[in-house]
Formats: sequence, C-alpha cells, structure tokens
Amino acid sequence: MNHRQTTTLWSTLIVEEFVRHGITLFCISPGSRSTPLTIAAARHAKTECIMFPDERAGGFFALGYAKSTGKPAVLVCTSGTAVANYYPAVVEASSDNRPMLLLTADRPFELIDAEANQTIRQPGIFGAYTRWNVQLPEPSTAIPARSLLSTIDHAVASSMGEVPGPVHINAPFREPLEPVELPGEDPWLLQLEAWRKNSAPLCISSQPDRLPPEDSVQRVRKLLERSSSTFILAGQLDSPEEAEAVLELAKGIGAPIYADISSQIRFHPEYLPLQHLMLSEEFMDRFRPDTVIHFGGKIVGKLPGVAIRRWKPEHVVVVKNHPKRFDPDHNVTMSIQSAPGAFARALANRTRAGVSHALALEAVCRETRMEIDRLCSPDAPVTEISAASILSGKLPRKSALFLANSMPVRDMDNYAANLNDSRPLTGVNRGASGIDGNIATAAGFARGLRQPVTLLIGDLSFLHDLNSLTLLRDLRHPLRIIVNNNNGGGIFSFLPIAGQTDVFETHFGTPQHFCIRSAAETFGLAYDNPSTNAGFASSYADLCRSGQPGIIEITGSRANNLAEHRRLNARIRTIVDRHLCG
Ligand SMILES: Cc1ncc(C[n+]2csc(CCOP(=O)(O)OP(=O)(O)O)c2C)c(N)n1
Repeated sequence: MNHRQTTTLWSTLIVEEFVRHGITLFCISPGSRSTPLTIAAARHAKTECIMFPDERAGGFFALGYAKSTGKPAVLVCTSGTAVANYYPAVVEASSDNRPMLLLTADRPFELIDAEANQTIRQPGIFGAYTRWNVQLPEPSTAIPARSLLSTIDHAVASSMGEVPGPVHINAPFREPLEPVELPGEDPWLLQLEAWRKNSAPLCISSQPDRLPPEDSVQRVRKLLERSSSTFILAGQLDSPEEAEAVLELAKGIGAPIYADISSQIRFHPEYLPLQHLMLSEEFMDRFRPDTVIHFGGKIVGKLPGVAIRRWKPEHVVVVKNHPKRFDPDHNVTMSIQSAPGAFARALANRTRAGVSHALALEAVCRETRMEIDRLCSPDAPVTEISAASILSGKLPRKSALFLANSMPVRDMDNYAANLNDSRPLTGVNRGASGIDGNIATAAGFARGLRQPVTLLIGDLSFLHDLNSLTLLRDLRHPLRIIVNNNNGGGIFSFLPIAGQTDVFETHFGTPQHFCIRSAAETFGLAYDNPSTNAGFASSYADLCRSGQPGIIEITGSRANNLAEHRRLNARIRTIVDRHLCG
C-alpha cells in the first residue's frame, strides 16, 4: 500500500470502529488537515454527518446530543485554533459527566514547533478535562492495525466509563490528504480477518455497574428509621423513571422533597414546590431535619444549601452515579455511588413508612400559585416571570425544555407551574454554568431526543451563541427560542454590586443594544415580539403549530424585572410565614 492508501484506510478504520460501537453521529467542521477523517465519515453508509463552521458550536451541539442520548458524538476538526474552540464544551461535558469524543487532525511530527502554518501544541490541550487523551502516530503500516482499533475501543470505553466525559484523540496526517481507491487486499489487513467478517468492534467494554450497594442501603435505612425528620433533595436526574423513584421514596417515608428544575420532578403534578418555602427565613429556622438525602447532581437554587448550612443536620447523604466528590459545603457524612433511582427504589422497598412530616404545603402552594398567576393575567405585560410561568403550562406534549443559565433557569425553577398532562424533559448546562453555547446545546438536545425543544434564554447568552442560529434551519425537530431581552445581564441587578452605580451599568449590566428581529431575519427564522401575556401565549402556540423553528422576543427592563422579583418574593414570604410559622 502506498502512503495515500494507508492514510485513507487508517481513517476508514477509525470511523468504522466508532460505528461498530453504535456511535454514528459525526459533528464535523470544515478544514484541510482533517480531510481523511471527514471523507471517511461522509462516505460511511451508517453515519450521520452534521457540519459546523464554528467548532465551539459543534462542541456544544455534541454535548446536547450526549445529554439526551447518553451517547457521545464524534467531533472532527482541523489543526490549530479549531481544536481550541472545543474547550468550553469540553469543560462543560467534563464537569457534567457527559461522554464526548474529540478526533482532531494535526500536522505531522516534522511540522510541530517549526513555525509551520496553523500548527499549535494539540496533544493534551484539554488538560484535566479529559478522561483520556491519546496521540496517534502518523498513518503507517508499521503500526499493527489491531492497535489502532483497540485505541478507538479504549477511547469509547473511557468516554462512557464510570465517570463519562470527553476523550481526545489527536491524529496527525502527512500530505497528501485526499483519499484514493483502496486495494482489495493488503497484508496489513490480515490481522483483522475475523473483524472484517463481522460487524462487532474489536473489543467491547462492560458498562459500569451502578447498582445500589447493599451495605449502603442498609445503613441509610437505619438512619431513616432513627431519624425524627428527614429532608430529600432531588438534584439533576436524567430520566423520568429516576425522578419517579425518588418522588415515590419521599412520599413513602413522608419526607418533604425539594426538587430542582433539572430533577425531572419539578413539573410533576404531585410535587409541591418547596422553592417557595425556602424564601421564608422563619420556615428555615423552624423546620430542622436531622437527616438530609440528596439524590442526583447539582441544584440550581442556592437556598437549599443555605438551609442545610443553617440546619446542620446530623447526616447528609449524597447518592450519585459517579465516584467524584460532591460536597461543596463539606458537610456530607455519607457519599454513595449508585444510580439514584435504583437506590431510591431499594430504600423504599426496605423502609417502613415513617411518621408523616406533612407540612401544610398544599395551602401554601395554592396561594403562592395565585400570586404568580396574578402576574400572568392576559392583558398584563409579559415579563420574565410571567413568561417562565406561562411557558411551563404551555409546553406541548412530546417536546422538551432547555434552560439557559443566568435568570431563565432560576425563573423556571422558582415560578413554573406544575403541568398536569405534559412533563417535558428539562436540560441545563450547570456543570460549569456558562452562558456560552446554550443555543447549540439546545439544538443538540433536540437532535438527540428527536423532539422539538423550547429554549428560554437571556439576551447576552443569545448574543454569545448567535452563530448557532444557523443550526436551526436543518434540525428535523424544531428549536423554539424565547429570548428575555432586558438589554444586558439582568442577574447582576440582584447582586450587591448593583449599588456601585459608577461602574455597574458599564461594567456589569453591559447593554448591547442589538436587534433580535434583524438576527432572526438574517438567519431566516420566524420572529415575534408580543407585549402582553395573552400575546405571548398565542405567539408561542402559533410557533408550535407551525412546526418551524423561530424566535419570540420578550422585551423588558432590568430595573422592572428586579422590582417584580422583589415584590413577588416578599408576598410569597408572607404567605409561607402566615401558614407555617404563625
Ligand atoms: C461564558 C460565561 N461568561 C460569563 C459568565 C458570567 N455571567 C453569568 S450570568 C451573565 C449575564 C447573562 O446575561 P443574559 O444572558 O442576558 O441573562 P440575564 O442575566 O439577563 O437573565 C454573565 C455574563 C458566565 N457564566 N459564562
């Protein structure tokens, strides 16, 4: 085989081995050095290739896909800063334990550190954020073909292992890069004879065992039996089944449950949102659990953490499906590695129903809901709070929700209504909580779920990921974007820095005065800018009915938004105090 044939075959084997693992989505960015990989992916009968002019968007799209499928996509790009553009998505995938495969083309050995064009130090570029990284040799028949396939197998196993995350394969190629016709047979392929006759990968790794450890189940069961007051926290959970199991446990043992917006419980009709109770300091002082059990990942709201720091419970148990430390307040007394849903089920089966700690929640929730609903009256102006609340009640069946960072995720966490007939899967980027890549992640989420997705996002986050609007056109399941345009970072108005008026507006508020209508036009997307709650509800219903992607802009002001949040939270506090502490 000549050099060109080796290069072609080398890349073909890499792609084929990924496909044999069921990894068929390739997110490719254009470039020359990656030609052998791009062509191998493009010409494989079982792959789906999506093109991303912007690698950063490609990375976040792959992240969203992994969030909704549990599977990695393969990211392919050329050498140079193209690779570095994956960094933010790699950080988020690593922090949020999502599988991701980065297959980056590089220049060959003789061009490294020699001032060659578009050449940077690529091996290990993602530092501590990969589960594994490997430098491939330049394609060569001196390398056993089995070792190439085995490297791909190990990459897949590492990405989907005990702690899923990014794996970086850096693949140098020497010119010429363009593929050629392959020889029918070659001695190099002799060692792959058995592999070529079937369609299985060379090596399949076992899936990590996330069964509940029996000794931990027993230990927590004993804690619960001795506990006079237990509090359950549901952090990020990935499936409705897991969510159901945790909710059932809470009901079974009569413990109040605080369910985060990413727990897939927040919209459950049986969930009584403790988010509101947490606003009352008096409540926090009176309800003092001795045992807290946290299921799943992070929690968006900061009040549960504040409460636990104040309560100082004897036992804080964390149940999460990975071995990483999960203890931001250093108060965890038992850390359990298990699938949260399976652990909750095991516990529920072995735990006697305890004394019911039923707080007088129904009345509080009813009255709180009435306060929120007052802001949603049809003729009132649509605001960030009313938009979140109305949206939570209007999400169509078989569609999902993605919440951008900053206020959208918090507003939905705090003010969502409990839906009766639709419980949308809810995605967030809370691993590192960036305001970058939220549009691309939501697009990847829609691709993975094969469902329409609604994204609620602030104007700065929208601007940050503006070029990802190109992705909307080609999605088979539409992404609907609702932008809260308060002309800057609304969240900063809630911080003490807002008092430092000489620097606040210019250095924190950072208004950008850009035109969202024009952005929609530029990318060929439907657009609307309703002013009332009724207008928003009908605009959203129209967009959903159209089956098309589109943007709904909600124009507001940061000052009004702050005032409305303060007024509403004060009223909720009064309700809670009256019912629970009076
Ligand atoms: C990549 C990144 N840069 C900066 C930040 C800090 N940050 C957090 S919220 C925020 C403002 C976001 O504004 P916007 O998206 O308009 O949402 P709003 O605060 O108005 O809800 C910024 C800059 C971040 N989290 N991530």
